[in-house]
Amino acid sequence: MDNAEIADILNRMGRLLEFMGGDPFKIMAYEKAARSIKRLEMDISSIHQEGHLSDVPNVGKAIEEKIEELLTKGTFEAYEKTLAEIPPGIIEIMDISGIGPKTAKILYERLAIESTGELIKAAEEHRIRRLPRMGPKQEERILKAARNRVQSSDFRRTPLAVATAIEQQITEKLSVSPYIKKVVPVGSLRRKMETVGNIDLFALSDEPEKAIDAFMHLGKAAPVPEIRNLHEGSAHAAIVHENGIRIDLYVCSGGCCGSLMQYLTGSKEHNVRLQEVARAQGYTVSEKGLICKEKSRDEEGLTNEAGEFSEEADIYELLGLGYLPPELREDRGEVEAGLERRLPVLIERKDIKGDLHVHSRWSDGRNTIEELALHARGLGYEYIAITDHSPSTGVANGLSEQRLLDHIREIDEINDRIDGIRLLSGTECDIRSDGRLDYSSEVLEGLDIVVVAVHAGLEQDRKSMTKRVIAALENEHVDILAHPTGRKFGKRSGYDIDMEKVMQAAFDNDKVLEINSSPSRLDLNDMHARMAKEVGVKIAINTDTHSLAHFDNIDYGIDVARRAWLEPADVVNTRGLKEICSMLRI
Ligand code: DGT
Repeated sequence: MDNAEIADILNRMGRLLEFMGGDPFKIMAYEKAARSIKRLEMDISSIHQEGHLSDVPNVGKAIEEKIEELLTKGTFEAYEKTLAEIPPGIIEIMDISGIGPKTAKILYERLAIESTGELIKAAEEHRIRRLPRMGPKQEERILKAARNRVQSSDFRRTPLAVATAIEQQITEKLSVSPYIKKVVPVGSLRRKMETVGNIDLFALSDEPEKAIDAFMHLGKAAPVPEIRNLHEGSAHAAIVHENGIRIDLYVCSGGCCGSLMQYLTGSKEHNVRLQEVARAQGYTVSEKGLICKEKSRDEEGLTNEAGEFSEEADIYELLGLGYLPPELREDRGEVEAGLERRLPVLIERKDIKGDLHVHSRWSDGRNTIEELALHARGLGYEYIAITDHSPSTGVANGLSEQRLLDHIREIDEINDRIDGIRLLSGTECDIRSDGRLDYSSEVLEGLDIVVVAVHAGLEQDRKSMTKRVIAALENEHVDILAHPTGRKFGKRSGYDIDMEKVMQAAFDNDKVLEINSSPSRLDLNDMHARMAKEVGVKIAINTDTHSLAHFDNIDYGIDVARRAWLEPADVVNTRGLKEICSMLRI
């Protein structure tokens, strides 16, 4: 477990206790410990190994024991006990934006609300507004947030970053088994969907049953549906991981590995389309996916006796598609593009030359500007933009105009002192409710780059929000619109905004839209980023870094970009320093 996960569980414990009317000092102790752990530079498990847990601020003896339990077991007894006492629906309600433990408690005690569905019903029937400290406005806000939560199709799916961490943990454990030669993700995880329903893994083994035995020790056994028609010599089993996600392992031993891997990577829609193309070319397709039964059609000898492929890439080659990267396999035109040999050459991490959205300690980041610069230089970047918050985001220690001027001076001074990386002086400037920006034109003019974003007033209606964002895009000083829809996984599905109009305004005003790589945002998403490409709007893949480790989140942004068919030329931060400066007219 990493620092964020530990902090999250301690925080949750505090919230559960608060819901149960627990001791306020205990509640505060959990909250304070969570905050301290979140801020730590060092990995908490290393601190634990070195025996220094008690040196972490706000970690007393009792919490130290809980952290030890968390690090060894992934949970702690008191947490599990408390969880068991609260109906699961209430925990869900406490996670809805704007509803904390106190409100959840009132809703439960006064109206017996135990699920999001019941919450929506009570709000629709205007029963919530009659509660203490509530009124029509609060009720409307709760209703909107609860509906958002349910409507979000990703409600019960697992975000890619969480699934990836679990997959790596499981893969590491499986890799030490003498019965497993290789294990790789398939399914939606391999296609890098932003959320996954389950984790699908694919392993090579000479002894599939023994490989499955090794796997079954890693979680509780889960039922395996009959629908999987496995190839001969293959095996399948499933477990439920401790965080609740299902993990399926498919083990292959024979010459069918390419066929099986292609089928399991999916998507289902892509597989169906591929099978249509195969049939049209005279191949026989089985329910196990694409199998070339008519051997005469396989003149190049790419399949075995049963017509099965050992290499996945051979399937695509044989059908005349070229290699289709997994991120494209969604039946969104990739098969046709392959047949016509017009597949995009997708962007890769090595193409990224800098990051245009980074926070320092001046606002709510954890590092000094110098630390950020040295780290980014170590990553091989040519530039980064230091874009601390503007005054409206007071909670994030937004910079007053005076502090912004001092900030620029520090950036200039570091640029003079450090070689090999250029710092761009910037801001992540709030777009106020009326579309005006948080800084005057004179101040914005003195910056190298202006990133703008909506952080407050998220409840505006579609028309007002669209007008507000377009007004910012029409401002001559603005360069990039950050996290354009404002969605956050598990919290909110984004504000109501007409993205088509926003894209058109971005195009008309020559502005860049961001793919925010933060795992909880991934905003723009793949569909919107593809729409941007079609409209002709350029993209910046930024990390919104608040601590050094966040720079690596760029991989998640690149996943989104690849799923959006983006090539290096579609993304502005693939440009070198000189080109970026000329784009920014500096
Ligand atoms: P998920 O788990 O909802 O995030 O999405 P996937 O794509 O991982 O779907 P999953 O886990 O149900 O199945 C893994 C792959 O197996 C899927 O991507 C394609 C293949 N597959 C599953 N069911 C069918 C099917 O009915 N027809 C075909 N052609 N392929 C299927």
